[in-house]
Amino acid sequence: MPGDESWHHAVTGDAIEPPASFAEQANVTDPDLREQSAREWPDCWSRAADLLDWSDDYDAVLGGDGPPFRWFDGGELNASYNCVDRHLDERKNQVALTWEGRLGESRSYSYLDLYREVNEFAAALRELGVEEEDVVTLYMPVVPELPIAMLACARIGAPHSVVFAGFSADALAMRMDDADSEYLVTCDGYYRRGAPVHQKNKADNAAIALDDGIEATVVVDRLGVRDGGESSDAADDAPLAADEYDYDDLVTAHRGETVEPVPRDATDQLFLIYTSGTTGEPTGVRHTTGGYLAHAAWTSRAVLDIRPEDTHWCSADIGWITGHSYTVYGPLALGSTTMLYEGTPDHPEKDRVWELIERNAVDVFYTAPTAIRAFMKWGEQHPASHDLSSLRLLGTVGEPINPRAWKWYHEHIGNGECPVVDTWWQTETGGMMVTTLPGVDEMKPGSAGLPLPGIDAKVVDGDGEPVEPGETGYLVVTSPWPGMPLSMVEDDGWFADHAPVFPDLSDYEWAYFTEDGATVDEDGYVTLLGRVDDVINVSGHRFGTMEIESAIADVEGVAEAAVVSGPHDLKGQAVYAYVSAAEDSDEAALRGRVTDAVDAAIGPIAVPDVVVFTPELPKTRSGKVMRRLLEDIANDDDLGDTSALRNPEVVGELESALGERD
Ligand code: 6R9
Repeated sequence: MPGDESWHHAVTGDAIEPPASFAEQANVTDPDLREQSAREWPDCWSRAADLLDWSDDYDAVLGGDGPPFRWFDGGELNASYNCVDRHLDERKNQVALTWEGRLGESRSYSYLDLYREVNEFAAALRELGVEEEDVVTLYMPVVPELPIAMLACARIGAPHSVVFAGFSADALAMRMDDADSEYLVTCDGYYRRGAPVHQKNKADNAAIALDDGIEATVVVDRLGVRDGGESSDAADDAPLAADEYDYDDLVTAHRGETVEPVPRDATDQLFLIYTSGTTGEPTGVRHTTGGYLAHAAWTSRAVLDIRPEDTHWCSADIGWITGHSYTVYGPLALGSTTMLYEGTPDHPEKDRVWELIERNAVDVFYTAPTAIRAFMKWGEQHPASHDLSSLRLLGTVGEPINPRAWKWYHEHIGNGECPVVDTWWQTETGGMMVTTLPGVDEMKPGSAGLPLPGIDAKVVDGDGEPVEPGETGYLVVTSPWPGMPLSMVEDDGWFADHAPVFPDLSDYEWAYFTEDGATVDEDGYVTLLGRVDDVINVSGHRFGTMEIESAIADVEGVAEAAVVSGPHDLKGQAVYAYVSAAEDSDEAALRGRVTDAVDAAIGPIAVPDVVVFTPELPKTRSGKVMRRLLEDIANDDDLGDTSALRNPEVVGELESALGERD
């Protein structure tokens, strides 16, 4: 049972005060905001709605007694208007999007440029027959046409469904079928480490597999062939079929046209997105226009501390929820400059990220712990060779960050002067939920922090009772929040059907179980322990895989680690640790240090029975370690479909490493 003392909590570092120089200028400085918000809930959320322009004012912050939960009930707005048009008066010539391409190209769009592009493409979509509520699938790498298409869809009230460019044809077809989407915007191809990826071929294969046909496909010319570019083989680009359109031709045909933004109800759907495939079948999560946008905008302002004059870089691919909320919607709603990067962090050199931050004078950098651990592995000489003094705030998202990586990020990237926000949230929550307010709250390396003002999140035991400090349990959200998805708004039973509900939440009027295990300290700081389906039961004692991983990842010489359960004759389950070592590490010595570190942090019972060294951990294309696969390898189970992996080649290496052990 979670809540009993056999669940050990992750070790977090000492609390660090927000730097005075930052706190003085922060967007949010009120230390009482949480208490005040709790007293004034749900009306406290009007501060988020106030960041937006409404074509019709809402009647109530939270309509009805719910469910359904109608955030900003009666209000009407358009997301494209909020992210583009309304900024023209004050900053039409300010850069809205700055794009750094994979081949070293860069392109910038002022708010006026963005306005024109979005209008022209919206006019083109209309001409192709796209109507309000038609789902348009967008299947492209991080090129400017992607956010432009998202905003064009939003302008005409057509929900977009962005499918990560690296997904396969089958994955695209499954998503288009599921969403009943008959419109596709894709590209001819794109470059990955210098070689072209034939995106259009994948789209063609998906089209063949679809239950219903495609009405129209728009093709962005990324490889430069149709324009007579010489960078790739002209044969790569087959002529377009009758229902296929060249993106540039379409916008040229609609040059100078404008399209009135369609007023949308606050609870109308803005987009849908499929959750990462680390567990089970991907499922579409539908987000609202008013609640989602308000949540994304407010958290961008309060947590990322973004202001209009800032250049903000969220390194997540736009194909994931993080890119939707914190590359596109949040920063553009606030009128700032958002940076898009198409490439990889180590190409052409391992200092690429720092070079980009220096050249673009990035103010706020938001990335994932997995990236930070790679930066650590590559060495501090790379950031040290660049001027990173433009940075004011650093953020992380996606998985727990071990204290050693947190401190490295804080020191080597933030020069000890930038607050680091460790933001916990999910595709389902739309925006950030648990994290520190950077100008107000102390930071505790390794702990995400407190529920944001107006967010009712708690760690509960199996009976739904809040746990005592130091105990572990389940992270639940016990009141609605603006960024909640439509299935929860409508309370259509989807979440109850899809979540294996462990804690008994029947005493709450309404509650959402996040499927994350967590612990809470005496200050209320929440430390995430990983998905509860990633819990290992050794001799009847439970351990969060994340907490063991954190201990291992903190070892000098370890780049990254993943822990899963494997078979054990006596204990039932054994702890299997897969470790990728930093360059130049002595494996034998490292093995000892790994064992010692787990012993010291948690106890002998959690010490891995098997430590496998691997050059890389198997990862999904979104960068999440694929634990299920590691578990299958440990259990010698059928590995099933490994096509979602970014680096499938490591699977064979791991299997043979474990084979040798036997
Ligand atoms: C935004 C995003 C959600 C899952 C979530 C949790 C993990 C995200 C985290 C974190 C610890 C953080 N997660 N942020 N764990 N600390 N700061 O990543 O959405 O792809 O849906 O993943 O990611 O396990 O449940 P999504």
